[in-house]
Amino acid sequence: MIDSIIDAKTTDEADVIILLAGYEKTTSNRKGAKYGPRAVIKMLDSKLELFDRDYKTEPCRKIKIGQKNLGNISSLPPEKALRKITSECEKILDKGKFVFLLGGEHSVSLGLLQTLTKKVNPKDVTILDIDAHCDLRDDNKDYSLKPIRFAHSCVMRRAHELGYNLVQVGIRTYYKNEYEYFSDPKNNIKVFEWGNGNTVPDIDEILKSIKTKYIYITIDVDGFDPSHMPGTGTAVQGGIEWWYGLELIKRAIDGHELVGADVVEVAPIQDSVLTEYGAAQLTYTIIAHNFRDKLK
Ligand SMILES: [Mn+2]
Repeated sequence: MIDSIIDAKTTDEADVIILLAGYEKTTSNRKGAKYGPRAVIKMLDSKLELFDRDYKTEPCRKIKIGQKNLGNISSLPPEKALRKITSECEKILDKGKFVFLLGGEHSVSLGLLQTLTKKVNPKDVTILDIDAHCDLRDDNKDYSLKPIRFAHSCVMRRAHELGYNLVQVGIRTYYKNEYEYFSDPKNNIKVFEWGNGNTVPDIDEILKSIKTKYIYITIDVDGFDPSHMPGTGTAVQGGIEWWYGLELIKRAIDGHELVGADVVEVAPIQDSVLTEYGAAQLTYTIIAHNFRDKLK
């Protein structure tokens, strides 16, 4: 039998369930995010090394990882798709398991974030959001003739309204209303921009801005530089360098309690598996670090 990182057969025997939410309805440039989760799972299943260089062991032998696929939910309106995600997340969380969500467009994160509010007060949680975009629109009326408030460009606004604290990293493009929203001191949002004065923020400075005990990590793969993660719908030049991103993520987990995580907006491209491979590596690294006590 071929070794696989994903080998828990049931939710009961798993420590982590990777939930595949290949939802795509509101993406605004290149399409394909609905194919992301399956492509990432394929990498986890048979392409990624099981061995972790940090822990000098094979984390998947000690951490049981399972998967659950929500299937084709892209025909549903956003509110209905979110309900599908929340109801599945609830079942997994009720069994005391960690949910790792794979998108799909970024709006799927809201499903897990909504569900987590039943387990932990969002005011005690900081979302560490790695993204090129703020996703702080109130709705998408500036680019869509049928405006909705659950588009992928609105997801962090909705999460912030739930009460979560927000630290955004890698930001390099935004709409006027988003700028006004995150600049308003009463909203208490910390934005670390890339390409602003040609310097990259110090990781310590980012970590210092996380004031809560708990964190949630959401990674829109377009937060990374497109040279590392080219297969995504709304790529923007000049993003986060690969090793910088990994160090930030690992140190954030080391210093806080992780309540949930997701990797979204993988839209595979022809003749390159770089994006899904990177997304699989991010997924495995986050899981290993979160369950590091099992690896000693
Ligand atoms: Mn983005």
